[in-house]
Amino acid sequence: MRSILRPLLQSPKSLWLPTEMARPPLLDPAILAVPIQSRYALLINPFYAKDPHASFGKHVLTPTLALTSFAATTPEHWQLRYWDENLLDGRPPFAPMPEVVGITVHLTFAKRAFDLAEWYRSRGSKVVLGGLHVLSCPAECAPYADALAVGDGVQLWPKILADVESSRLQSKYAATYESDYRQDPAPRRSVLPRKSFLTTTSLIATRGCHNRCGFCYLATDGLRMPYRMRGPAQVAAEFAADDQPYAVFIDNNLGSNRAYLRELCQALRPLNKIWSAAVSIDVTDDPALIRTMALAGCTGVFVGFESLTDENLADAKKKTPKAGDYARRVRMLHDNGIQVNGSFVLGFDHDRKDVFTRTANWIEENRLECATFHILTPYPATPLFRQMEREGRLLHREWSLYDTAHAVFRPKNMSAEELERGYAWMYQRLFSHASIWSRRPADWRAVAPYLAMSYLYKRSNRAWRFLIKHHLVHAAWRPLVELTRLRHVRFRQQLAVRDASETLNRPAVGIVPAGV
Ligand code: B12
Ligand code: SF4
Repeated sequence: MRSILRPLLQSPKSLWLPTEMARPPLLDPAILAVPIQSRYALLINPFYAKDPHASFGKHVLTPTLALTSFAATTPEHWQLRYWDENLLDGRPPFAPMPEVVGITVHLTFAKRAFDLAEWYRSRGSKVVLGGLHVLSCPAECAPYADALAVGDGVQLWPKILADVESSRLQSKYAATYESDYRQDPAPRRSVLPRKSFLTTTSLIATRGCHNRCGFCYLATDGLRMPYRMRGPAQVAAEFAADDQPYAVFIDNNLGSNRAYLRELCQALRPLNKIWSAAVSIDVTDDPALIRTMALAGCTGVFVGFESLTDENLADAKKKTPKAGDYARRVRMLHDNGIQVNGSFVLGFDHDRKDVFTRTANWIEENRLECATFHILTPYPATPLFRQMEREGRLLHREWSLYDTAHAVFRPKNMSAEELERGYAWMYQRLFSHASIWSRRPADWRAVAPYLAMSYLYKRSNRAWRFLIKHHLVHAAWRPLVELTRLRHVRFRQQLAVRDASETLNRPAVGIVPAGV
Protein backbone atom coordinates (compact mmCIF):
# COMPACT_ATOMS: atom_id res chain seq x y z
CA MET A 1 0.00 0.00 0.00
CA ARG A 2 2.76 2.39 0.98
CA SER A 3 4.54 1.79 -2.32
CA ILE A 4 1.36 2.57 -4.28
CA LEU A 5 0.80 5.77 -2.34
CA ARG A 6 4.44 6.88 -2.25
CA PRO A 7 4.41 8.80 -5.56
CA LEU A 8 1.38 10.75 -4.40
CA LEU A 9 2.49 11.51 -0.87
CA GLN A 10 4.73 14.49 -0.58
CA SER A 11 8.05 14.34 1.13
CA PRO A 12 8.31 17.72 2.84
CA LYS A 13 11.96 17.98 1.89
CA SER A 14 11.37 17.44 -1.83
CA LEU A 15 9.65 20.83 -2.38
CA TRP A 16 7.98 19.71 -5.52
CA LEU A 17 6.75 22.58 -7.68
CA PRO A 18 5.59 21.69 -11.19
CA THR A 19 5.59 24.47 -13.80
CA GLU A 20 1.82 24.89 -13.83
CA MET A 21 1.86 25.65 -10.09
CA ALA A 22 4.69 28.16 -10.53
CA ARG A 23 3.86 29.93 -13.79
CA PRO A 24 0.63 31.10 -15.45
CA PRO A 25 -0.49 29.72 -18.82
CA LEU A 26 0.89 31.46 -21.90
CA LEU A 27 -1.15 34.33 -23.35
CA ASP A 28 -0.40 33.62 -26.96
CA PRO A 29 0.47 36.87 -28.81
CA ALA A 30 -0.24 35.11 -32.12
CA ILE A 31 -3.94 34.78 -31.38
CA LEU A 32 -5.68 37.40 -33.48
CA ALA A 33 -8.68 39.47 -32.46
CA VAL A 34 -12.00 37.74 -33.02
CA PRO A 35 -15.35 39.59 -33.14
CA ILE A 36 -16.50 40.97 -29.79
CA GLN A 37 -19.64 39.44 -28.38
CA SER A 38 -21.66 42.29 -26.97
CA ARG A 39 -23.30 41.98 -23.53
CA TYR A 40 -20.86 39.24 -22.55
CA ALA A 41 -18.68 39.71 -19.44
CA LEU A 42 -15.83 37.46 -18.40
CA LEU A 43 -14.65 37.56 -14.77
CA ILE A 44 -11.10 36.36 -14.07
CA ASN A 45 -9.34 35.37 -10.85
CA PRO A 46 -5.69 35.54 -12.02
CA PHE A 47 -3.02 32.92 -11.48
CA TYR A 48 -0.57 33.21 -8.58
CA ALA A 49 2.48 31.06 -7.89
CA LYS A 50 1.95 28.39 -5.21
CA ASP A 51 4.21 28.03 -2.21
CA PRO A 52 5.71 24.52 -2.36
CA HIS A 53 6.23 24.52 1.43
CA ALA A 54 2.50 24.77 2.09
CA SER A 55 -0.46 22.69 0.95
CA PHE A 56 -1.76 23.02 -2.61
CA GLY A 57 -5.07 21.86 -1.13
CA LYS A 58 -5.55 25.27 0.46
CA HIS A 59 -6.19 26.83 -2.96
CA VAL A 60 -9.16 24.61 -3.74
CA LEU A 61 -10.70 24.50 -0.29
CA THR A 62 -13.18 27.26 -1.07
CA PRO A 63 -13.34 30.00 -3.72
CA THR A 64 -12.78 33.70 -3.23
CA LEU A 65 -15.97 35.78 -3.24
CA ALA A 66 -14.23 38.75 -4.87
CA LEU A 67 -15.96 38.15 -8.22
CA THR A 68 -19.06 36.12 -7.34
CA SER A 69 -20.17 38.80 -4.85
CA PHE A 70 -20.70 41.46 -7.50
CA ALA A 71 -21.46 38.95 -10.28
CA ALA A 72 -24.86 38.70 -8.60
CA THR A 73 -25.64 42.26 -9.67
CA THR A 74 -25.15 41.53 -13.40
CA PRO A 75 -28.28 42.42 -15.35
CA GLU A 76 -30.13 39.45 -16.86
CA HIS A 77 -29.46 40.45 -20.45
CA TRP A 78 -25.71 40.08 -19.87
CA GLN A 79 -24.06 36.69 -20.34
CA LEU A 80 -21.51 35.98 -17.62
CA ARG A 81 -18.60 33.58 -17.39
CA TYR A 82 -16.25 32.93 -14.46
CA TRP A 83 -12.67 31.81 -14.92
CA ASP A 84 -10.23 30.93 -12.15
CA GLU A 85 -6.73 30.50 -13.58
CA ASN A 86 -5.66 28.56 -10.49
CA LEU A 87 -7.77 25.58 -11.49
CA LEU A 88 -5.15 24.62 -14.10
CA ASP A 89 -7.52 24.64 -17.09
CA GLY A 90 -5.09 26.52 -19.31
CA ARG A 91 -5.42 30.01 -20.76
CA PRO A 92 -8.64 31.93 -20.19
CA PRO A 93 -11.35 31.85 -22.87
CA PHE A 94 -11.29 34.33 -25.78
CA ALA A 95 -13.70 32.99 -28.43
CA PRO A 96 -16.07 34.68 -28.45
CA MET A 97 -14.21 37.75 -27.24
CA PRO A 98 -15.97 39.31 -24.24
CA GLU A 99 -17.19 42.87 -24.41
CA VAL A 100 -16.09 43.36 -20.80
CA VAL A 101 -13.38 41.57 -18.81
CA GLY A 102 -13.46 42.08 -15.02
CA ILE A 103 -10.29 41.12 -13.19
CA THR A 104 -9.66 41.08 -9.47
CA VAL A 105 -6.18 42.31 -8.50
CA HIS A 106 -4.12 41.46 -5.40
CA LEU A 107 -0.57 42.67 -5.09
CA THR A 108 0.88 39.16 -5.46
CA PHE A 109 -0.78 38.61 -8.81
CA ALA A 110 -0.88 42.21 -10.03
CA LYS A 111 1.65 41.48 -12.80
CA ARG A 112 -0.48 38.62 -14.14
CA ALA A 113 -3.63 40.75 -13.91
CA PHE A 114 -1.90 43.47 -15.94
CA ASP A 115 -0.72 40.97 -18.58
CA LEU A 116 -4.27 39.64 -18.90
CA ALA A 117 -5.61 43.19 -19.13
CA GLU A 118 -3.21 44.13 -21.93
CA TRP A 119 -3.96 40.94 -23.85
CA TYR A 120 -7.74 41.44 -23.82
CA ARG A 121 -7.60 45.20 -24.36
CA SER A 122 -5.43 44.82 -27.43
CA ARG A 123 -8.15 42.57 -28.84
CA GLY A 124 -10.97 45.04 -28.23
CA SER A 125 -12.43 44.09 -24.83
CA LYS A 126 -13.04 46.72 -22.18
CA VAL A 127 -11.09 45.79 -19.06
CA VAL A 128 -12.26 46.66 -15.55
CA LEU A 129 -9.81 46.17 -12.68
CA GLY A 130 -10.93 45.96 -9.05
CA GLY A 131 -9.89 44.45 -5.74
CA LEU A 132 -7.43 45.06 -2.93
CA HIS A 133 -4.48 46.22 -5.00
CA VAL A 134 -6.61 48.70 -6.94
CA LEU A 135 -7.66 50.13 -3.60
CA SER A 136 -4.12 50.48 -2.25
CA CYS A 137 -2.25 51.36 -5.48
CA PRO A 138 -4.75 52.91 -7.94
CA ALA A 139 -2.12 54.91 -9.83
CA GLU A 140 -0.13 51.77 -10.58
CA CYS A 141 -3.21 49.93 -11.89
CA ALA A 142 -4.77 52.76 -13.94
CA PRO A 143 -2.63 52.43 -17.12
CA TYR A 144 -3.79 48.82 -17.56
CA ALA A 145 -7.54 49.41 -17.26
CA ASP A 146 -10.34 51.01 -19.21
CA ALA A 147 -11.99 51.48 -15.82
CA LEU A 148 -10.85 51.09 -12.22
CA ALA A 149 -13.33 49.96 -9.57
CA VAL A 150 -12.10 51.30 -6.25
CA GLY A 151 -14.00 49.77 -3.32
CA ASP A 152 -17.18 47.74 -3.15
CA GLY A 153 -17.88 46.07 -6.50
CA VAL A 154 -21.47 45.25 -5.56
CA GLN A 155 -22.34 48.93 -5.81
CA LEU A 156 -20.16 49.63 -8.85
CA TRP A 157 -20.62 46.73 -11.27
CA PRO A 158 -24.20 47.46 -12.46
CA LYS A 159 -23.26 51.10 -13.04
CA ILE A 160 -20.14 50.06 -14.99
CA LEU A 161 -22.11 47.72 -17.25
CA ALA A 162 -24.81 50.36 -17.82
CA ASP A 163 -22.08 52.84 -18.84
CA VAL A 164 -20.56 50.28 -21.23
CA GLU A 165 -23.97 49.86 -22.82
CA SER A 166 -24.35 53.60 -23.34
CA SER A 167 -20.67 54.00 -24.42
CA ARG A 168 -19.99 56.26 -21.47
CA LEU A 169 -17.49 54.20 -19.53
CA GLN A 170 -15.51 56.33 -17.08
CA SER A 171 -11.92 55.70 -16.11
CA LYS A 172 -12.63 55.43 -12.37
CA TYR A 173 -15.53 54.35 -10.20
CA ALA A 174 -15.43 54.55 -6.42
CA ALA A 175 -17.65 53.21 -3.65
CA THR A 176 -17.35 52.95 0.10
CA TYR A 177 -17.98 49.93 2.34
CA GLU A 178 -20.63 51.69 4.34
CA SER A 179 -23.87 50.64 2.67
CA ASP A 180 -26.38 48.38 4.44
CA TYR A 181 -24.83 44.93 4.00
CA ARG A 182 -28.23 43.27 4.27
CA GLN A 183 -29.20 44.86 0.95
CA ASP A 184 -26.46 42.99 -0.96
CA PRO A 185 -27.66 40.06 -3.06
CA ALA A 186 -26.28 36.61 -2.30
CA PRO A 187 -23.06 35.89 -4.25
CA ARG A 188 -23.72 34.17 -7.57
CA ARG A 189 -22.25 30.76 -6.75
CA SER A 190 -23.91 29.12 -9.74
CA VAL A 191 -21.07 30.37 -11.98
CA LEU A 192 -18.47 28.39 -9.99
CA PRO A 193 -17.18 25.00 -11.14
CA ARG A 194 -18.52 22.80 -8.32
CA LYS A 195 -16.23 19.87 -9.06
CA SER A 196 -13.14 21.98 -8.50
CA PHE A 197 -13.53 22.96 -4.85
CA LEU A 198 -13.99 21.04 -1.63
CA THR A 199 -16.97 23.31 -1.12
CA THR A 200 -18.35 26.15 -3.20
CA THR A 201 -20.01 27.54 -0.07
CA SER A 202 -17.64 30.35 0.84
CA LEU A 203 -19.90 32.32 3.12
CA ILE A 204 -19.43 35.88 4.25
CA ALA A 205 -21.57 37.22 7.07
CA THR A 206 -19.58 40.28 8.10
CA ARG A 207 -17.02 42.68 6.71
CA GLY A 208 -14.37 44.43 8.79
CA CYS A 209 -12.93 43.69 12.23
CA HIS A 210 -12.85 45.40 15.62
CA ASN A 211 -9.04 45.41 15.40
CA ARG A 212 -6.82 47.33 13.00
CA CYS A 213 -3.48 45.54 13.24
CA GLY A 214 -0.74 47.57 11.61
CA PHE A 215 0.20 44.77 9.20
CA CYS A 216 -3.36 43.96 8.07
CA TYR A 217 -4.82 45.18 4.77
CA LEU A 218 -7.77 46.53 6.82
CA ALA A 219 -5.39 49.26 8.01
CA THR A 220 -4.83 50.46 4.40
CA ASP A 221 -4.83 54.27 4.09
CA GLY A 222 -8.25 55.64 3.23
CA LEU A 223 -10.06 52.30 3.65
CA ARG A 224 -13.08 52.77 5.88
CA MET A 225 -14.65 49.45 6.61
CA PRO A 226 -16.98 49.59 9.61
CA TYR A 227 -18.10 46.20 10.93
CA ARG A 228 -21.11 45.35 8.78
CA MET A 229 -23.30 42.29 9.20
CA ARG A 230 -25.72 40.44 6.98
CA GLY A 231 -28.94 39.12 8.45
CA PRO A 232 -28.36 35.73 10.13
CA ALA A 233 -31.34 34.27 8.26
CA GLN A 234 -29.89 35.48 4.94
CA VAL A 235 -26.62 33.68 5.67
CA ALA A 236 -28.35 30.48 6.71
CA ALA A 237 -30.49 30.59 3.57
CA GLU A 238 -27.37 30.90 1.39
CA PHE A 239 -25.81 27.92 3.15
CA ALA A 240 -28.95 25.83 2.63
CA ALA A 241 -29.31 26.88 -1.01
CA ASP A 242 -25.81 25.82 -2.08
CA ASP A 243 -26.49 22.23 -1.05
CA GLN A 244 -23.07 21.46 0.46
CA PRO A 245 -22.46 19.79 3.83
CA TYR A 246 -19.61 22.17 4.75
CA ALA A 247 -19.10 25.92 4.47
CA VAL A 248 -16.09 28.12 5.07
CA PHE A 249 -16.72 31.61 6.41
CA ILE A 250 -14.19 33.88 4.75
CA ASP A 251 -14.93 36.82 7.05
CA ASN A 252 -11.90 38.63 8.42
CA ASN A 253 -13.17 38.00 11.92
CA LEU A 254 -16.52 36.34 12.49
CA GLY A 255 -16.10 36.89 16.24
CA SER A 256 -15.88 40.68 16.30
CA ASN A 257 -19.45 41.17 17.48
CA ARG A 258 -20.35 38.39 19.90
CA ALA A 259 -24.07 39.13 20.12
CA TYR A 260 -24.23 38.85 16.35
CA LEU A 261 -22.24 35.60 16.27
CA ARG A 262 -24.64 34.11 18.81
CA GLU A 263 -27.62 35.03 16.63
CA LEU A 264 -25.91 33.66 13.57
CA CYS A 265 -25.26 30.35 15.36
CA GLN A 266 -28.91 30.13 16.26
CA ALA A 267 -29.81 30.51 12.58
CA LEU A 268 -27.23 27.92 11.47
CA ARG A 269 -27.97 25.25 14.06
CA PRO A 270 -31.14 23.80 12.47
CA LEU A 271 -29.29 23.19 9.19
CA ASN A 272 -27.34 20.29 10.72
CA LYS A 273 -24.32 21.22 8.63
CA ILE A 274 -20.71 21.96 9.53
CA TRP A 275 -18.59 25.07 9.04
CA SER A 276 -15.34 26.75 9.95
CA ALA A 277 -14.45 30.43 10.34
CA ALA A 278 -11.68 32.88 11.17
CA VAL A 279 -12.04 34.39 14.64
CA SER A 280 -9.70 36.28 16.93
CA ILE A 281 -8.82 34.38 20.10
CA ASP A 282 -10.62 36.89 22.34
CA VAL A 283 -13.85 35.15 21.28
CA THR A 284 -12.98 32.66 24.02
CA ASP A 285 -13.65 35.39 26.61
CA ASP A 286 -17.15 33.99 26.39
CA PRO A 287 -17.12 30.20 27.00
CA ALA A 288 -20.88 29.91 26.47
CA LEU A 289 -20.47 31.34 22.98
CA ILE A 290 -17.90 28.68 22.13
CA ARG A 291 -20.40 26.01 23.13
CA THR A 292 -23.07 27.75 21.02
CA MET A 293 -20.70 27.67 18.03
CA ALA A 294 -20.09 23.94 18.52
CA LEU A 295 -23.81 23.25 18.74
CA ALA A 296 -24.32 25.20 15.51
CA GLY A 297 -21.82 23.04 13.60
CA CYS A 298 -18.50 24.82 14.00
CA THR A 299 -15.78 22.20 13.56
CA GLY A 300 -12.77 24.45 13.15
CA VAL A 301 -11.51 27.95 13.68
CA PHE A 302 -8.69 29.78 11.99
CA VAL A 303 -7.07 31.92 14.67
CA GLY A 304 -4.54 34.66 14.01
CA PHE A 305 -2.35 34.18 17.09
CA GLU A 306 0.31 36.07 15.10
CA SER A 307 2.98 35.75 17.79
CA LEU A 308 3.70 34.19 21.17
CA THR A 309 5.55 37.35 22.23
CA ASP A 310 3.42 40.08 23.81
CA GLU A 311 5.78 42.85 22.69
CA ASN A 312 5.20 41.88 19.06
CA LEU A 313 1.43 41.94 19.55
CA ALA A 314 1.68 45.36 21.17
CA ASP A 315 3.85 46.68 18.30
CA ALA A 316 1.21 45.44 15.85
CA LYS A 317 -1.46 47.20 17.94
CA LYS A 318 -3.45 44.01 18.17
CA LYS A 319 -5.95 44.01 21.03
CA THR A 320 -5.62 40.46 22.18
CA PRO A 321 -5.26 38.41 25.38
CA LYS A 322 -1.74 37.80 26.67
CA ALA A 323 0.10 35.07 24.78
CA GLY A 324 0.57 33.23 28.09
CA ASP A 325 -3.18 32.64 28.15
CA TYR A 326 -3.42 31.24 24.62
CA ALA A 327 -3.01 27.61 25.72
CA ARG A 328 -6.02 27.72 28.06
CA ARG A 329 -8.10 29.26 25.31
CA VAL A 330 -7.05 26.61 22.80
CA ARG A 331 -8.10 23.96 25.32
CA MET A 332 -11.52 25.54 25.58
CA LEU A 333 -11.99 25.25 21.82
CA HIS A 334 -10.76 21.66 21.83
CA ASP A 335 -13.06 20.82 24.73
CA ASN A 336 -15.93 21.87 22.51
CA GLY A 337 -14.78 19.67 19.64
CA ILE A 338 -13.46 22.63 17.65
CA GLN A 339 -10.16 22.21 15.78
CA VAL A 340 -7.67 25.03 15.79
CA ASN A 341 -5.74 26.18 12.72
CA GLY A 342 -3.28 28.69 14.16
CA SER A 343 -1.86 31.44 11.99
CA PHE A 344 1.58 32.76 12.98
CA VAL A 345 3.52 35.69 11.59
CA LEU A 346 7.31 35.39 11.64
CA GLY A 347 9.88 38.19 11.54
CA PHE A 348 8.46 40.74 13.98
CA ASP A 349 11.00 43.05 15.61
CA HIS A 350 11.07 41.06 18.85
CA ASP A 351 11.56 37.74 17.06
CA ARG A 352 15.00 36.23 17.50
CA LYS A 353 16.36 33.11 15.88
CA ASP A 354 14.69 30.92 18.50
CA VAL A 355 11.21 32.02 17.35
CA PHE A 356 10.95 29.05 15.00
CA THR A 357 11.59 26.27 17.49
CA ARG A 358 9.65 28.05 20.24
CA THR A 359 6.58 28.43 18.05
CA ALA A 360 6.79 24.88 16.68
CA ASN A 361 7.12 23.44 20.21
CA TRP A 362 4.13 25.43 21.40
CA ILE A 363 1.99 24.26 18.48
CA GLU A 364 2.86 20.65 19.23
CA GLU A 365 2.44 20.96 23.00
CA ASN A 366 -1.01 22.43 22.49
CA ARG A 367 -1.91 19.97 19.75
CA LEU A 368 -3.03 22.50 17.18
CA GLU A 369 -4.36 20.34 14.37
CA CYS A 370 -3.07 22.73 11.72
CA ALA A 371 -0.87 25.79 11.53
CA THR A 372 -0.24 28.39 8.84
CA PHE A 373 2.87 30.55 8.73
CA HIS A 374 3.41 33.94 7.21
CA ILE A 375 6.57 35.95 6.94
CA LEU A 376 5.69 39.46 8.11
CA THR A 377 4.80 41.38 4.94
CA PRO A 378 4.32 45.14 4.72
CA TYR A 379 1.38 45.58 2.34
CA PRO A 380 1.54 48.92 0.50
CA ALA A 381 -0.35 51.82 2.10
CA THR A 382 -0.44 50.20 5.55
CA PRO A 383 1.16 51.55 8.73
CA LEU A 384 3.69 48.70 8.65
CA PHE A 385 4.73 49.62 5.11
CA ARG A 386 5.23 53.25 6.08
CA GLN A 387 7.29 52.23 9.10
CA MET A 388 9.55 49.94 7.06
CA GLU A 389 9.93 52.61 4.37
CA ARG A 390 10.80 55.24 6.99
CA GLU A 391 13.38 52.94 8.53
CA GLY A 392 14.84 52.08 5.12
CA ARG A 393 14.23 48.37 5.64
CA LEU A 394 12.28 47.50 2.49
CA LEU A 395 14.41 45.29 0.25
CA HIS A 396 12.42 45.82 -2.97
CA ARG A 397 8.94 46.41 -4.38
CA GLU A 398 8.62 43.25 -6.38
CA TRP A 399 4.95 42.68 -5.41
CA SER A 400 4.84 39.06 -6.57
CA LEU A 401 7.21 38.27 -3.69
CA TYR A 402 4.95 40.02 -1.16
CA ASP A 403 3.19 36.69 -0.73
CA THR A 404 4.14 36.08 2.94
CA ALA A 405 6.50 33.28 1.84
CA HIS A 406 9.40 35.68 1.16
CA ALA A 407 11.23 38.16 3.35
CA VAL A 408 10.80 41.51 1.60
CA PHE A 409 12.25 43.63 4.41
CA ARG A 410 15.29 43.57 6.65
CA PRO A 411 14.33 41.89 9.96
CA LYS A 412 15.80 43.25 13.21
CA ASN A 413 17.33 40.19 14.81
CA MET A 414 18.21 37.89 11.93
CA SER A 415 18.98 38.14 8.26
CA ALA A 416 16.29 37.93 5.56
CA GLU A 417 17.78 34.58 4.49
CA GLU A 418 17.54 33.21 8.02
CA LEU A 419 13.92 34.32 8.20
CA GLU A 420 13.09 32.53 4.95
CA ARG A 421 14.95 29.40 6.04
CA GLY A 422 13.14 29.44 9.38
CA TYR A 423 9.80 29.77 7.64
CA ALA A 424 10.54 26.79 5.40
CA TRP A 425 11.73 24.79 8.40
CA MET A 426 8.43 25.46 10.23
CA TYR A 427 6.41 23.85 7.43
CA GLN A 428 8.83 20.94 7.17
CA ARG A 429 8.57 20.29 10.85
CA LEU A 430 4.82 20.75 11.23
CA PHE A 431 4.05 18.68 8.11
CA SER A 432 6.37 15.83 9.24
CA HIS A 433 5.00 12.40 10.23
CA ALA A 434 6.27 12.86 13.79
CA SER A 435 4.64 16.23 14.24
CA ILE A 436 1.32 15.16 12.71
CA TRP A 437 1.29 12.15 15.06
CA SER A 438 2.24 14.19 18.13
CA ARG A 439 -0.78 16.45 17.61
CA ARG A 440 -3.37 13.68 17.25
CA PRO A 441 -6.56 14.22 19.27
CA ALA A 442 -6.64 12.82 22.79
CA ASP A 443 -9.82 10.86 22.03
CA TRP A 444 -8.77 7.69 20.14
CA ARG A 445 -12.03 7.66 18.14
CA ALA A 446 -11.04 10.89 16.46
CA VAL A 447 -7.52 9.77 15.52
CA ALA A 448 -8.27 7.98 12.21
CA PRO A 449 -10.25 10.86 10.64
CA TYR A 450 -7.66 13.32 11.94
CA LEU A 451 -4.87 11.37 10.25
CA ALA A 452 -6.84 11.04 7.00
CA MET A 453 -7.45 14.77 6.82
CA SER A 454 -3.91 15.65 7.88
CA TYR A 455 -2.25 13.46 5.29
CA LEU A 456 -4.59 14.57 2.55
CA TYR A 457 -4.07 18.22 3.38
CA LYS A 458 -0.44 18.38 4.47
CA ARG A 459 1.44 15.72 2.54
CA SER A 460 -0.30 15.20 -0.76
CA ASN A 461 0.78 17.98 -3.10
CA ARG A 462 1.30 15.56 -5.99
CA ALA A 463 -2.19 14.21 -5.45
CA TRP A 464 -3.57 17.75 -5.28
CA ARG A 465 -2.15 18.64 -8.66
CA PHE A 466 -3.74 15.50 -10.12
CA LEU A 467 -7.11 16.14 -8.46
CA ILE A 468 -7.17 19.80 -9.52
CA LYS A 469 -6.22 19.08 -13.14
CA HIS A 470 -8.82 16.33 -13.47
CA HIS A 471 -11.62 18.18 -11.65
CA LEU A 472 -11.71 15.55 -8.92
CA VAL A 473 -11.23 17.75 -5.86
CA HIS A 474 -14.84 17.69 -4.80
CA ALA A 475 -15.32 13.99 -5.53
CA ALA A 476 -12.25 13.01 -3.50
CA TRP A 477 -12.95 15.21 -0.52
CA ARG A 478 -16.74 15.13 -0.24
CA PRO A 479 -17.12 11.61 1.27
CA LEU A 480 -14.72 12.52 4.09
CA VAL A 481 -16.59 15.72 4.73
CA GLU A 482 -19.99 14.05 4.66
CA LEU A 483 -18.77 11.45 7.13
CA THR A 484 -17.53 14.21 9.38
CA ARG A 485 -20.84 15.99 9.17
CA LEU A 486 -22.68 12.85 10.27
CA ARG A 487 -20.27 12.36 13.18
CA HIS A 488 -20.64 15.97 14.15
CA VAL A 489 -24.43 15.84 14.15
CA ARG A 490 -24.21 12.89 16.59
CA PHE A 491 -21.61 14.76 18.63
CA ARG A 492 -23.73 17.84 19.08
CA GLN A 493 -26.77 15.79 20.02
CA GLN A 494 -24.70 14.29 22.86
CA LEU A 495 -23.45 17.75 23.77
CA ALA A 496 -26.97 19.14 23.94
CA VAL A 497 -28.21 16.25 26.06
CA ARG A 498 -25.30 16.69 28.44
CA ASP A 499 -25.78 20.45 28.66
CA ALA A 500 -29.36 19.89 29.67
CA SER A 501 -28.22 17.83 32.65
CA GLU A 502 -24.72 19.02 33.57
CA THR A 503 -22.57 22.10 33.87
CA LEU A 504 -21.35 23.90 30.80
CA ASN A 505 -17.60 23.65 30.81
CA ARG A 506 -16.91 19.96 31.06
CA PRO A 507 -14.87 18.64 28.11
CA ALA A 508 -16.88 17.19 25.24
CA VAL A 509 -16.51 13.64 23.95
CA GLY A 510 -13.83 14.43 21.42
CA ILE A 511 -12.78 16.44 18.45
CA VAL A 512 -14.60 15.84 15.19
CA PRO A 513 -12.07 16.83 12.59
CA ALA A 514 -13.45 18.41 9.45
CA GLY A 515 -11.88 20.63 6.85
CA VAL A 516 -8.33 21.55 7.51
C1 B12 B 1 -10.57 33.34 0.23
C2 B12 B 1 -9.17 33.89 0.45
C3 B12 B 1 -8.12 33.16 -0.08
C4 B12 B 1 -8.33 31.87 -0.86
C5 B12 B 1 -8.60 32.14 -2.35
C6 B12 B 1 -7.62 33.15 -2.97
C7 B12 B 1 -7.87 33.50 -4.40
N1 B12 B 1 -7.44 34.66 -4.83
O1 B12 B 1 -8.42 32.77 -5.16
C8 B12 B 1 -7.00 31.14 -0.54
C9 B12 B 1 -7.19 30.37 0.75
C10 B12 B 1 -6.49 30.22 -1.60
C11 B12 B 1 -6.09 32.33 -0.26
C12 B12 B 1 -4.73 32.28 -0.38
C13 B12 B 1 -3.90 33.36 -0.09
N2 B12 B 1 -4.26 34.55 0.41
CO1 B12 B 1 -6.07 35.02 0.75
N3 B12 B 1 -7.75 35.55 1.36
C14 B12 B 1 -8.93 35.08 1.18
C15 B12 B 1 -9.95 35.89 2.00
C16 B12 B 1 -10.16 35.15 3.33
C17 B12 B 1 -11.28 36.17 1.37
C18 B12 B 1 -11.26 36.84 -0.02
C19 B12 B 1 -12.67 37.23 -0.33
O2 B12 B 1 -13.41 36.47 -0.91
N4 B12 B 1 -13.09 38.42 0.17
C20 B12 B 1 -14.45 38.91 0.07
C21 B12 B 1 -14.60 39.76 -1.20
C22 B12 B 1 -16.08 40.02 -1.44
O3 B12 B 1 -13.93 40.97 -0.93
P1 B12 B 1 -12.85 41.60 -1.94
O4 B12 B 1 -11.92 40.58 -2.46
O5 B12 B 1 -12.26 42.80 -1.35
O6 B12 B 1 -13.78 42.05 -3.19
C23 B12 B 1 -14.61 43.19 -3.12
C24 B12 B 1 -13.96 44.45 -3.71
O7 B12 B 1 -12.56 44.47 -3.54
C25 B12 B 1 -14.39 44.50 -5.13
N5 B12 B 1 -13.68 43.78 -6.16
C26 B12 B 1 -12.74 42.81 -6.06
N6 B12 B 1 -12.31 42.42 -7.27
C27 B12 B 1 -12.98 43.13 -8.17
C28 B12 B 1 -12.94 43.12 -9.57
C29 B12 B 1 -13.81 43.96 -10.29
C30 B12 B 1 -13.79 43.93 -11.78
C31 B12 B 1 -14.70 44.82 -9.59
C32 B12 B 1 -15.65 45.68 -10.34
C33 B12 B 1 -14.72 44.84 -8.19
C34 B12 B 1 -13.87 44.01 -7.50
O8 B12 B 1 -15.72 43.96 -5.07
C35 B12 B 1 -15.80 42.96 -4.04
C36 B12 B 1 -17.14 43.17 -3.34
O9 B12 B 1 -17.12 44.33 -2.57
C37 B12 B 1 -9.16 37.24 2.22
C38 B12 B 1 -9.54 37.98 3.50
C39 B12 B 1 -10.89 38.67 3.33
N7 B12 B 1 -11.80 38.39 4.25
O10 B12 B 1 -11.12 39.39 2.36
C40 B12 B 1 -7.71 36.76 2.19
C41 B12 B 1 -6.65 37.67 1.57
C42 B12 B 1 -7.19 38.23 0.28
N8 B12 B 1 -5.56 36.74 1.28
C43 B12 B 1 -4.41 37.26 1.48
C44 B12 B 1 -3.19 36.57 1.29
C45 B12 B 1 -1.94 37.30 1.74
C46 B12 B 1 -3.15 35.28 0.75
C47 B12 B 1 -1.90 34.45 0.50
C48 B12 B 1 -0.79 35.19 -0.23
C49 B12 B 1 -1.48 33.96 1.89
C50 B12 B 1 -0.56 32.79 1.89
N9 B12 B 1 0.70 33.02 1.99
O11 B12 B 1 -1.03 31.70 1.81
C51 B12 B 1 -2.43 33.24 -0.29
C52 B12 B 1 -2.08 33.16 -1.75
C53 B12 B 1 -2.93 34.00 -2.65
C54 B12 B 1 -2.14 35.02 -3.40
N10 B12 B 1 -0.93 34.76 -3.83
O12 B12 B 1 -2.63 36.12 -3.60
C55 B12 B 1 -4.50 38.68 1.96
C56 B12 B 1 -4.18 39.67 0.85
C57 B12 B 1 -3.47 40.89 1.36
C58 B12 B 1 -3.20 41.86 0.25
N11 B12 B 1 -3.03 43.11 0.60
O13 B12 B 1 -3.18 41.53 -0.91
C59 B12 B 1 -5.97 38.73 2.49
C60 B12 B 1 -6.64 40.08 2.43
C61 B12 B 1 -5.92 38.20 3.96
C62 B12 B 1 -5.30 39.16 4.96
N12 B12 B 1 -6.02 39.57 6.00
O14 B12 B 1 -4.17 39.55 4.86
N13 B12 B 1 -6.79 33.40 0.11
S1 SF4 C 1 -7.46 40.78 14.01
FE1 SF4 C 1 -7.03 39.87 12.00
S2 SF4 C 1 -8.56 40.70 10.58
FE2 SF4 C 1 -8.58 41.96 12.44
S3 SF4 C 1 -7.23 43.67 11.93
FE3 SF4 C 1 -5.98 42.14 12.99
S4 SF4 C 1 -5.11 40.85 11.35
FE4 SF4 C 1 -6.79 42.07 10.45
